[in-house]
Amino acid sequence: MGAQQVRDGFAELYGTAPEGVWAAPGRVNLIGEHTDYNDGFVMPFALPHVTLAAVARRDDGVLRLHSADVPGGPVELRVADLAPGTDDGWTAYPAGVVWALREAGHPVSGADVHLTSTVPSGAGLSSSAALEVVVALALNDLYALGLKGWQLARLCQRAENVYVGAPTGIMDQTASACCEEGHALFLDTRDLSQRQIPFDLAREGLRLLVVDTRVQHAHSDGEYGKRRAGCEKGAALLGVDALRDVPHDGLDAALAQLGDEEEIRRLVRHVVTEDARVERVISLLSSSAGARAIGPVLTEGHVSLRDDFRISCPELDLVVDTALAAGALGARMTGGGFGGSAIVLAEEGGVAALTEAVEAAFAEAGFTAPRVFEAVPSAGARRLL
Ligand code: GAF
Repeated sequence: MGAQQVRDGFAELYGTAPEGVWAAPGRVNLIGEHTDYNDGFVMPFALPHVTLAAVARRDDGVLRLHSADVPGGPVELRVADLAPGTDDGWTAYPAGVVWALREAGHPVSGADVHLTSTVPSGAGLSSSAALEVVVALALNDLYALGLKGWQLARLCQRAENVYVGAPTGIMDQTASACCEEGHALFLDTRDLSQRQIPFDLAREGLRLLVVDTRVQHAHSDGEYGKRRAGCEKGAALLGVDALRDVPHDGLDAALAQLGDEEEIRRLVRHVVTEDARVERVISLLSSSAGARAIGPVLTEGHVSLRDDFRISCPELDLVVDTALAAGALGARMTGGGFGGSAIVLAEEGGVAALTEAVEAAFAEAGFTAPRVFEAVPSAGARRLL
């Protein structure tokens, strides 16, 4: 659905034109997984898949939320009654953003919102962040709040952590708010400093495929939170603010210090080596080696997530193993894990054979057919109309 259709859908639904239409994308993360709540490094880029929102202000304290993708009419809420933990449906994400804005002192007095999305949900591609960021950006513009992308990302993260109750980091919201076309975003999650890294695979004859395993995942269930708590325990045992503060060349000493805390040792090893992998990818991309050389680093990241962080699943492992056997340069799961999507770096000429190999392997294993598409680094959140 395009911007004009969302605008028309709003008019039909609410009987008046919206004040504008905004878009916010989903993302894939190239490298830097489960590092964001450890103050570490991440490197996502935006997908062409977006959530669109047509929005108009209201001054009567009413918030009406509607999605063209969900059956039923608009959900009507009172902004003064918004409170964490009161909603466990999709509306918690946009309502949480309004709550977070108001809690931060921004005078949002109500809105009519009509949404639709092409970001696959539950696929590890940040459909929740796209939903939060598109609403935050629309309200930022309409209420002239003057907030920058990283500030909107922080508020959206607060909505997700406190209002929705999912203990996620800051990567997804920042990616959706701040990514730029043709670039990956190198983000230091400690201070939110950012660098746009040119990432034009087509110029090098390469492609990056996303393979959505169709295994649905959620961050509000326990496993994500357990990993996060384990990392925080590791930092406490090591006497550092966050695992980011354990240098790569101090990893052996840190692991020795953790003694027989085997589970914590594995989490720490993943996070410290993953931060180093982000730095390696950055330096390879800016060297003459180019993007072809990052393949093995991506695969190493997958092995670490599978064996140390333990958040892969048979479907994700099958994508990675099959793609590598069929000639991929590198492959790894992307996002929170326990399902969702994998990414595969491939030579342009190898894409068809790789796709067939993965599809055949899924069929043979009796898994649901995966959805495979090419990921092109696209624009971050923006106003369309
Ligand atoms: C999910 C979370 F939302 C992110 O904050 C991040 O932790 C990611 O999992 C893992 O890197 O997408």
